[in-house]
Amino acid sequence: MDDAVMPPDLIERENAIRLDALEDEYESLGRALDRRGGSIDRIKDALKGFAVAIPSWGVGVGGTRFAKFPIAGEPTNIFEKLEDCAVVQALGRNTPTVSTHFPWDKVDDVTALKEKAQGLGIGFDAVNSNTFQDQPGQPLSYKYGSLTHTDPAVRDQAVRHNIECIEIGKALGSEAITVWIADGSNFPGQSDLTGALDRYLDSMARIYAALPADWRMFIEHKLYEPAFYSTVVSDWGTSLMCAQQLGDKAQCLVDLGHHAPTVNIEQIVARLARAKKLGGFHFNDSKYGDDDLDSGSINPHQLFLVFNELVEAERRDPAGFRPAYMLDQSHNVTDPIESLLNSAAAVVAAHARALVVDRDALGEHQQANDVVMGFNVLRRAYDTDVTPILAMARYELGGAIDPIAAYRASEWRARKAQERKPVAVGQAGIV
Ligand code: RM4
Ligand code: MN
Ligand code: MN
Repeated sequence: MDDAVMPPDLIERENAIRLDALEDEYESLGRALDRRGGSIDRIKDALKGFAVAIPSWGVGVGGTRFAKFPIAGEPTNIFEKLEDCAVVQALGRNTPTVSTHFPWDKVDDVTALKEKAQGLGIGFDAVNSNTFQDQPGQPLSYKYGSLTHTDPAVRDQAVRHNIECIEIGKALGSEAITVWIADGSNFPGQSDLTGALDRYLDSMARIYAALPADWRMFIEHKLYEPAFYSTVVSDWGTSLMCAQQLGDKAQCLVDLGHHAPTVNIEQIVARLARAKKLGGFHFNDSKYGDDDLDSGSINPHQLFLVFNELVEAERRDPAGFRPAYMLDQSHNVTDPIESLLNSAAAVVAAHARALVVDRDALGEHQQANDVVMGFNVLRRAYDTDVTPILAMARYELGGAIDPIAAYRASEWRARKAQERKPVAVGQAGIV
């Protein structure tokens, strides 16, 4: 990393305190995995190549739909947001890219933004469009929809915005656009359910036509909110149907917080992978109807089962396996940098546990209908404390053995509170 965001030697000093213990724990776990026929170094090497993108909106303090409680030193624009993302990457080493959201991250000088990121040693992941809010000076309102609006002029405006996002993304070096729309209805009778989907597909085909050859378009579904009766792209079935109609570059994005409470998300993942339509993820966790809690904070087992399917899918089709991993969360009561560090670590830990699974044994037990032993293979992997593997991978990549401790020791937020302008109290909204 060129623009050092951490004080010189801080990570080294922090790691020196913890290295002996880490080596001891890593060796012990290595012996345990060895006895099971696994290789800790193989898993560690896989983790070193594993990355999950940070959402630019995730470094701001957002959280609930009802209020925003700013913290001193929080970033106030995309340039400052990139610095906070660079801190997460410096400490955790598994988040080398940022997923931007427009117009929230809009700047006059895109080249300056790209250079800022380059200086910080970070790249850009998928761009996200926003037709779920009206912007100051915007000619037409999205109150009754955007890509699916009954008025073609509103649809044109929303299509144009998505194409502009692609243009910005091209300048930044992104290779995908994620389209999530809030379109839907709040009353039976408000909307023609079939007509709305037809209009969506028509608008999306126009955006699709503007995709560069090597780009992908991620279709993100969400069961409800802000529409509470019907959502146009409500579920993975609709998403898959649309992706199949639109073409090869269109794929489905699974946001973990966007399903009905009891839905079997890991099975959705398996289905989409089989259909070669698994575009990527927005990781977060959810207890009720929310979609902003830190990854793995509520249901780490589900996250593990999702990664279990991902490891299976990659084994089946290594060439076609290319899901984009991104976090999507917003924070109300935590420092976003700490939450993002924890979330990224939870995602990597789920991946590590899935790599611990004895796949040959699992396959044999499934074939023999040995229910308990099949389940126990998964349980044994899930019960493995993989934290020494994550810490060793981070350490070898130059990151912190204990990222949160190093972050606190850096006093980053207190220093930024001196430099950054305060965010106004009472400013509501998701970012
Ligand atoms: C939505 C959805 C989108 C994200 C916005 C902020 O619920 O998850 O991915 O762009 O929130
Ligand atoms: Mn999302
Ligand atoms: Mn969401």
